[in-house]
Amino acid sequence: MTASDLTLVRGVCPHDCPDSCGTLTEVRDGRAVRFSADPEHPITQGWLCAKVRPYLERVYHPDRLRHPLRRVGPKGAGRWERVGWDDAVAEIAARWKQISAEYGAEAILPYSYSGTLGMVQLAVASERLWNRMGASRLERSICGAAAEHAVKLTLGARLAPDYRDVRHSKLVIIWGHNPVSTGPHFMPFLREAQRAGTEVIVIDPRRTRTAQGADLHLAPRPATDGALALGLGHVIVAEGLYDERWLAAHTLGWPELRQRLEEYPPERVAEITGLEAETIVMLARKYATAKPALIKIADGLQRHRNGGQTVRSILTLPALTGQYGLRGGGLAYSASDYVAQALDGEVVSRRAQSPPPGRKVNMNRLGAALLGEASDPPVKALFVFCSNPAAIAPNAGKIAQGLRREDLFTVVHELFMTDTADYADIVLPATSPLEHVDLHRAYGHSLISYNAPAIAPLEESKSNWDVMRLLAEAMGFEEPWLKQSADEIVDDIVLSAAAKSPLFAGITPERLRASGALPLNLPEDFVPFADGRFGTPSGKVELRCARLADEGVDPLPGYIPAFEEGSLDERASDGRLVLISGAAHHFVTSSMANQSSLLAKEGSPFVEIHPEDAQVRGIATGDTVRIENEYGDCELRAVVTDAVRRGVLASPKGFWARFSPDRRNVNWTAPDVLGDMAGQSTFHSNLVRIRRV
Ligand SMILES: Nc1nc2c(c(=O)[nH]1)N[C@H]1C(S)=C(S)[C@@H](COP(=O)(O)OP(=O)(O)OC[C@H]3O[C@@H](n4cnc5c(=O)[nH]c(N)nc54)[C@H](O)[C@@H]3O)O[C@H]1N2
Ligand SMILES: Nc1nc2c(c(=O)[nH]1)N[C@H]1C(S)=C(S)[C@@H](COP(=O)(O)OP(=O)(O)OC[C@H]3O[C@@H](n4cnc5c(=O)[nH]c(N)nc54)[C@H](O)[C@@H]3O)O[C@H]1N2
Ligand code: SF4
Ligand SMILES: [Mo]
Repeated sequence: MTASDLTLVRGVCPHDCPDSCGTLTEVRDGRAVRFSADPEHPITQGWLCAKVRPYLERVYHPDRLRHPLRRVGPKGAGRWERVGWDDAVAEIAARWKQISAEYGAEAILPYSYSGTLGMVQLAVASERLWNRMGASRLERSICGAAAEHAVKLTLGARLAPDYRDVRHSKLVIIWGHNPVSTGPHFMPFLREAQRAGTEVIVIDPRRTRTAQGADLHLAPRPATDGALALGLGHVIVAEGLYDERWLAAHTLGWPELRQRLEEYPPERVAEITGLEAETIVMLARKYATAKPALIKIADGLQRHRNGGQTVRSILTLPALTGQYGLRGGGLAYSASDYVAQALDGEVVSRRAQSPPPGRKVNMNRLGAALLGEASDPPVKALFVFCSNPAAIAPNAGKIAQGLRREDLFTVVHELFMTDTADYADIVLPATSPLEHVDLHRAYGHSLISYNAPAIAPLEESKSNWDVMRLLAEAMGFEEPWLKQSADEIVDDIVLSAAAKSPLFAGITPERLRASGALPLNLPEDFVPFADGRFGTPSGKVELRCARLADEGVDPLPGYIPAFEEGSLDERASDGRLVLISGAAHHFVTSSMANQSSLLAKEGSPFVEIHPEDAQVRGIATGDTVRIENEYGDCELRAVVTDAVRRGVLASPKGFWARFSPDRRNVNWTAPDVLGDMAGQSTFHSNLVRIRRV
């Protein structure tokens, strides 16, 4: 084989992960033969995570959907006939027109989330066609809505420091976040800092892979972190370790916060969190004196009923100690707003050129919405792409019930026959990222990247945007922005951002196509908020936030218990425990959870339980156990381990229900109650009973 037989194509890992890695695909005779990391990408640094390394197994998986299918048996029975694209598209358009005429376009609900993070194949595909139709809009609050809301309202924008700046931190608190699994390209930079003396503290009720590599691991009770943060603030103020000048110059509401902090002395916080009072005092002293200290959070922490306020409380700590804007200090949450601030949203959505926006349906309430909560009009058609709600959304049993409705017309565009696709009337085959064009921003860094297709679409599969274009045409829509190619959209997004924002100066579509990833034009020594300006109405850190008061939320950071008093009873053999269902190491939510090599590494669906909780219930490792609550139940394999604290169960998200004997997964027990801000999901505020079967 000579080098000329091979082409090398630059791409981007599209999965829901802050790293947005640069990838290289080697193609020979139209077939991808090798998939690896881009050695030139400054964050990827030449390696991919365990789940994406065997990516060609996914691309050429024997179960890939290869042509459109129409249901022939009852819903969910798995009986299909092959149909052509023309027939499938014509049938969908005809049903949509009929439903629109009878009930209005809001009876049609698109449901998409994070199968890809691409700006064309997800962002544009989730907006343009649906806006043009006036369909229902999806409230996209399954992941980090409360934290996003809290950060935007408090600081004005989500601007994370560069991963590489962690070398300047003396202390890093990784709080309810598990980057070894969920954002692994931060780790080499952290390890390098650790070797040079940076102390790393992990706060997590579970001893995660990240906690295993920390200098100190603290395991509070779930959903008590808000009280912990306020307790740290209390000690910082009581011991005079706060920065009065910074607070006076850069914050709003410091006197009120100071009063609030008085309510959280270490003894009270110890009661709430289950940590020792001395530990709380020790942590406060460390944090306030080891300057610069970085607090790193992600979204798992806030998937609780009080998640928004938890984040608000944590955000007070860098303000109390004057650390926003300090290199190596402050907050590392999300970098999403670098690109978001530069984007012209109208280019993505074409909302201004569309009919009035449809009503919003909260994606966490899908089951309820299908069963009548959305009543005016009822949801009569569902179009799912880039998501697998039957496996990943809360109260999955209710979703399955809703999806079985005979009068619901469901289309699922997918790479695989997922738990959701199982219930479709029509299934359409989707391309993998190796087969379509896209443009990517990242939520962990500030590079923008172009994904070039490496191979032709597998058999009859089509990209999201190509499907939208066909559907738009069949619906009779004539707008040129529903006919553009993906590359034309990439050009429009990049050129409009360059016209709007100096961050895009010098970034052209041509340069992106030639180089894969380009950094935004941030100054060499840029540190977020170093200029002391915050994008809030006051220009300051809003410790007291008037807008929250308008929303009926406490305008000051506070702590409200996530569980009713007495609802937790770990000692009773039938007492309820808190079930946390965070990220699996080898899947991205349910993506990749159908690859046998990765399933073998993750093991069969399991739940971790503390030895004392297991003993009172007579549970041993390997037992089949049932977890259950008012939402539903599911069977899992017990793993008895002190990696979880007493009173806490942990079971990873993402296993497919259809692969389990009871055809259920952990999401059958996940509450569809909404959190304290922005319609947030509350997966981890989940009380279950567990017993041996
Ligand atoms: N391997 C892998 N990577 C992923 C994903 C995946 O599924 N697998 N998912 C991606 C997605 S969609 C997202 S949003 C991100 C999420 O990234 P992370 O937020 O890092 O991941 P999670 O596992 O959801 O949650 C992190 C930790 O929060 C802890 N936790 C839960 N409740 C509490 C609490 O009350 N207090 C504290 N202190 N800790 C708590 C859990 O034990 C868990 O270890 O990861 C992304 N990356
Ligand atoms: N129990 C529990 N459940 C959770 C969470 C939790 O913490 N606990 N976390 C929640 C969070 S944070 C998130 S973000 C959600 C994520 O949930 P989802 O957004 O549903 O993500 P995935 O499970 O990865 O499913 C994405 C689907 O899109 C498909 N796909 C990939 N690329 C494409 C494409 O280009 N086109 C089309 N049409 N399809 C494509 C994939 O094959 C996959 O089936 O899960 C939530 N679910
Ligand atoms: S999942 Fe994350 S770490 Fe893994 S290859 Fe994709 S972007 Fe990189
Ligand atoms: Mo997420």
